[in-house]
Amino acid sequence: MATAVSTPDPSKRVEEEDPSILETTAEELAPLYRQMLAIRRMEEAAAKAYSQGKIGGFLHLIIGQEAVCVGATAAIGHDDYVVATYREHGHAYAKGVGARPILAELYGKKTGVVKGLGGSMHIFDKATNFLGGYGIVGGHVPIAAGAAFASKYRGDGRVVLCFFGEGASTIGGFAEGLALAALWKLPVVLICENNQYSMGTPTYRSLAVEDVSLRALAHGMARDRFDGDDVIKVKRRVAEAVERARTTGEPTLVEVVTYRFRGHSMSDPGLYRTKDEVEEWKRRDPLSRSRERLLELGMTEGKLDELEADVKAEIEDAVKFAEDSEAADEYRKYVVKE
Ligand SMILES: Cc1ncc(C[n+]2csc(CCOP(=O)(O)OP(=O)(O)O)c2C)c(N)n1
Repeated sequence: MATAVSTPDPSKRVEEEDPSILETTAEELAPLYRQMLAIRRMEEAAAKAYSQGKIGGFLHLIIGQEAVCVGATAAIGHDDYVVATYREHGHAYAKGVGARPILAELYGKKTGVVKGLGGSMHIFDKATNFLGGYGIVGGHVPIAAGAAFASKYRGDGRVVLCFFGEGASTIGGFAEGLALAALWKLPVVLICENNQYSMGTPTYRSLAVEDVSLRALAHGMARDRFDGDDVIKVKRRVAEAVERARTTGEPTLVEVVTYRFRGHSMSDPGLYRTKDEVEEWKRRDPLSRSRERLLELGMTEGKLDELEADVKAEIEDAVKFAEDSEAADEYRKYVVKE
């Protein structure tokens, strides 16, 4: 019988927690900060290339939400799987897919992670066990349950992390995925990245009950809900769910409250939010928070500058790689005007 990890008052946005879980060291935090920064710089580079017409199709950026994919993925190993949405460049990077093949994919190049045929929403990489990149909202939740079923069937101890937005929780695939995961006790951690908007619709207009984690109760499934601005917190709390999946084979629904700083996609100017609201969330930027914490933990400004320069070089190299690579034939046929 699954027990709830926590039972927050649904009227409260975020529950209280034991502050000791936030204890960390510079050795643990620095690589996570580096990953978050690389994801942000990669996303910024993608936005720039999109505005220059070098990337076609849709482009959904995760700027502001980096601590969720980085913290959660830090709680699993190489053999474990990740399944994500169309907002998945950061998840792929955190799982080990390089900036070069990710950006080249966005550019529709043959050197892209799926040879330039998938584009931004369809990153997939068998080598790192990154199982996509899905454009159908909520449609990938049963796919994640299927991967977890395979893990259980084979007895290989692998855990699946499945990421989705709160908007996905209103979709049939979400309900089916949860029902199967709970019924068959599948080792999957279902992570709702609640960024508080489904495209331009705020949660209060799309969800009768805004606490998505409560859906777990209908299935006797464990659940958790917390703020996603601290990467160590995300790592620790997802690690609890991963441990449960690994040891008991049971799923958990984890809701992480977060915020995207930009529009839903590149074509969305985000006019449905006030500047003050966005600024308020920017003050809780997970990257600034980690940087400050690293200084408190004794990392020098000089060391941080080195790390940041290293990230800048990595992303500049990846952009050059993407730009210099040959266009995929399909991309050339439909998108590139020659
Ligand atoms: C089944 C389906 N319905 C509608 C869409 C169009 N659509 C794309 S993203 C999106 C919003 C999803 O919001 P959420 O699940 O909260 O994720 P977020 O984009 O905020 O990360 C919608 C409605 C779609 N891709 N698939």
